[in-house]
Amino acid sequence: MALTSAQTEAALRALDGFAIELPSWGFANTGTRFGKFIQAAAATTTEEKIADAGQVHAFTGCCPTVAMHVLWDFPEGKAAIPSVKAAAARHGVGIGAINPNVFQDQCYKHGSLGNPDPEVRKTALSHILDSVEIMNATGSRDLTLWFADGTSYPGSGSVRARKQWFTEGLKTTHAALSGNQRMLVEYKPFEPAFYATDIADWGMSYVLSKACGPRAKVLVDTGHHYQAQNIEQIVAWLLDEDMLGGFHFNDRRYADDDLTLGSIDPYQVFRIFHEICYFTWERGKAPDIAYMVDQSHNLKNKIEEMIQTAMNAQELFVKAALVDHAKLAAHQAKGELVDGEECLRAAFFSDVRPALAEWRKSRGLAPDPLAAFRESGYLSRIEKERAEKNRAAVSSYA
Ligand code: PSV
Ligand code: MN
Repeated sequence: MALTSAQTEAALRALDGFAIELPSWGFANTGTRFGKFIQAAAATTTEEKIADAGQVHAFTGCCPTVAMHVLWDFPEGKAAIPSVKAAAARHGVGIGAINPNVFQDQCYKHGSLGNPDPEVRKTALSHILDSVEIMNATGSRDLTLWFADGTSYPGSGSVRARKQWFTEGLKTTHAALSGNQRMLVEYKPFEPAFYATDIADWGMSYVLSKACGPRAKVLVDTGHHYQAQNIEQIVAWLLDEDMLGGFHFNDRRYADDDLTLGSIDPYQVFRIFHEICYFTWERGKAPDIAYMVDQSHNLKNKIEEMIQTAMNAQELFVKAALVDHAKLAAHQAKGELVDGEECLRAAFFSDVRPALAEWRKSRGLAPDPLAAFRESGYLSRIEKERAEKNRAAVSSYA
């Protein structure tokens, strides 16, 4: 059914307040643990990743910032700050969240902040504190912390000692933050650890964040849950506790699959956004949440896929904003189950695409960002420019 003019107005307002951050690592060649399929157009440098992210923002108008992974994007460490900042300015995006990387170096075989060796814990902490210095220079607000730490066999480590080491390291990190900076603590049930991941679920992330102080919040990566887990309920609880800091969005069918947001279960994404919009309606103010994408594509073209993701996110957010909250609250109070559910379904099945096209038009954007990007010729240009470097990556990989 077509939207009423009041609904279209509400949709346009919702879109004005919605932005989603892109991950730099989503534009480079990545793979599965079995291998990599190299794309000729994939970004081969930090500048190229930022340039590609700039394209996504230029065509969608809703991805103004790029999250950076320190080891991958600042290979020379802090010395790279000026060139990264200049690249962002050149390509019309801002530097977003900073992700320290304490999972790749050889010393982290048995963990980082949870490593039994105090020297390794020190090395990890020092990289995290360097990342805070990068944030100071880039003006980034969020430090996004994910740890691969954990054990893969019973008896491999002391669960409690590791928890205490994490508390210690994260408290020191918290003390280094200033101004409006925050640290977002991400959780993941398994992979790469297969027995006891140190920060395995939202409860653990919550406990650690609480121990650190007010700048620490929980980061919900939608791919980091067990099958059938009710993510929107976690979101509602965190909102109510003022502990939801942000999202890493992706979709999944089995585990941490990194699929396009909303490609498998768009109703789940809608239900997550619904909890946020319902909370906003009740409180009269939107919570301060960082919406970020965390996807890395091997099969789809990376830029096209990010455009598709941004469009899906906008569409599902707008649908959630269109739920008639007053009506829903009244049905809930009276125990009118069918009517309550129908409030959600009516919004979910409404066609918001004309409102999206209108919003884009008002911003000078093409109504169909994907088609406009395809017509721009950017992809064929970068394919030519980068093919050689990417071919070299194939042979060095083999
Ligand atoms: C780990 O699976 C994760 O979700 C973390 O956010 C990492 O920073 C990101 O993916 C890239 O490896
Ligand atoms: Mn993530």
